[in-house]
Amino acid sequence: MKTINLIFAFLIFFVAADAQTMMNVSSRKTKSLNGIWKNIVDPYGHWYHFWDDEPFTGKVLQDYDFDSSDDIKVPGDWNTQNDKYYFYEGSMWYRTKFNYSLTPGNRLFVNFGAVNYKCTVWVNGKEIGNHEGGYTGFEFDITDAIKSGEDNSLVLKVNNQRQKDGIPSMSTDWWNYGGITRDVNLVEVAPTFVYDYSVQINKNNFKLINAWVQLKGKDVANQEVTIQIPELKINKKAVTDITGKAVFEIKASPKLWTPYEPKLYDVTIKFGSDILKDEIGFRTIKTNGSKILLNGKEIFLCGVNLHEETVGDSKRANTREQDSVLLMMAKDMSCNFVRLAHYPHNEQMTKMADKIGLMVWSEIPLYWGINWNSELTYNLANQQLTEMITRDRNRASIIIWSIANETAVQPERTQFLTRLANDARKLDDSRLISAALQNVNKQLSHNVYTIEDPLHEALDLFSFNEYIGWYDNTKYAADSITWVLPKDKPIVISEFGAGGVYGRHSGKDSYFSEDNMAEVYKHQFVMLGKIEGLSGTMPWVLKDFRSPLRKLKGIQDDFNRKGLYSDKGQKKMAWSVLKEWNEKHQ
Ligand code: GCB
Repeated sequence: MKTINLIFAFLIFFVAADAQTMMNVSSRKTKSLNGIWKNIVDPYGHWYHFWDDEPFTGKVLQDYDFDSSDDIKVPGDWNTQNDKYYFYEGSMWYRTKFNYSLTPGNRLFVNFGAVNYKCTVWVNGKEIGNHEGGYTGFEFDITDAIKSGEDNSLVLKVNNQRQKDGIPSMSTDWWNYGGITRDVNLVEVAPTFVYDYSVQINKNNFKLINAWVQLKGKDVANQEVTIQIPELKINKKAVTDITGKAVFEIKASPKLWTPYEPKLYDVTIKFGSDILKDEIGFRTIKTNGSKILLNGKEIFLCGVNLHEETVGDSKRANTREQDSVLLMMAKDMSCNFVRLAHYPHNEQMTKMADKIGLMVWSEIPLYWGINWNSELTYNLANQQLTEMITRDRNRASIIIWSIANETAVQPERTQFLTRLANDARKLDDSRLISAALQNVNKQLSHNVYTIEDPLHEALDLFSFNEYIGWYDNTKYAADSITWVLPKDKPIVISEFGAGGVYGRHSGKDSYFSEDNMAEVYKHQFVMLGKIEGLSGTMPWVLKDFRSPLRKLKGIQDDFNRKGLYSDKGQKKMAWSVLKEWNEKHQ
């Protein structure tokens, strides 16, 4: 079985996108392909000609009269654009046309912020590659496939069917929004260009900035690259080595970033005609025993979980405005931290968190029911981890990379995730590595709980989900429950909560009432307040969100109702209970 997987992994290697895209696309020379595209639904996913067995591919589709087909908005999920596609899981063909005059010698890429879940891409009938994973970006070099200055066709076949060996796998408690869900851009670069960079404070020395710039292209060695941070009077040059990397050590004393004073500096990276602009904050994050230290000082994570879903019409969020509404709702509850559940959110979200001052937990969707025995699945996990970390390594707000949520304890899973935690550390040793462990309701004696999970040895935090007063035990029991937990790591409660329908006031012992939900929070806080080494809490969840698992009519109606806000953004009673707890803890 393993050998077959390896062969597949090898084959995929040749056609799949790189597990990384160029840094900071929005600061480059781009042409947006967002807008109205043509689309055709294809439930069987292989749209055969009726006269032979040839699959109807993108090659044929360039000539097909798409113009008479339906319209679809890009970016956007298909489920909320047309009632017909509300539950649709399958294939959809997309086509747009573009005209682009490329400067001779330059290269042109097509960059996708995210497409859920699998896709294949054709330009002018030529297959240029494919990608798997619905929440991270990818790009292809299309220089040789386009006709400069003429009409070009860009066709995608997108498929959002859940996959047994996929990430996520067959079951998720959130909507499987299909389609091209984030921005699409053409990006023009010089034959040699700035591909990637990192600018960060040294984790042991607040007076030193470490940076590097990576060039890509024809002529990367021995080139001069400049980093400027005008406010710190920094204008520093370095020369690239044979691999195209220039390394910088810069003496400076920047004001450090905190969620309360989210200081960002304008940073410019220059190489030839490339001038990339970023806004970067400087901070360190570490642990010491049971404490989390931000810039060397103890900090308590007053957090909340959130899905990337809009307020009001509940669709996949993907604009600055939509992201800022969500993050401001967290801020209004006096949060200093958000867990971006359960997948990497779009790039604007973490940039916004940098700006408005919220620390971030960013996660890949290793969630319920993963096939731990598949090497293919491992490679996919590693790819998604790489895509998440490389896109956001310059974001001060991100302090935690999370490799999984609620995975049942078993040897294959612990091996898989330990290996992945080590890979994450190799990619970035400046942040904390975590996972939300599952509470298996293990009681040592009456009302004395513990979590037995060997995975915690590979992680920097001991963080776990628990639903006492909702799925487990009663809210009243919470008052007398105690936890036996490790003392050498910060304890973080990555989820707790209860369902409540906005406006339903049927009493504090009535299921799904706002009153009951608020009471669950109150009793939770009695219990959590007694946990030694508690360093953070993040209730589930910011707002009610769509989930196909939530079928109770008149109560859930396809929504998980554990939001502190309703799907329309109204505050539930538990809102003030959480705010009070947050205010006490910072
Ligand atoms: C969990 C999951 C989260 C669910 C939540 C719930 O433990 O991590 O994705 O939505 O419980 O509401 O049951």
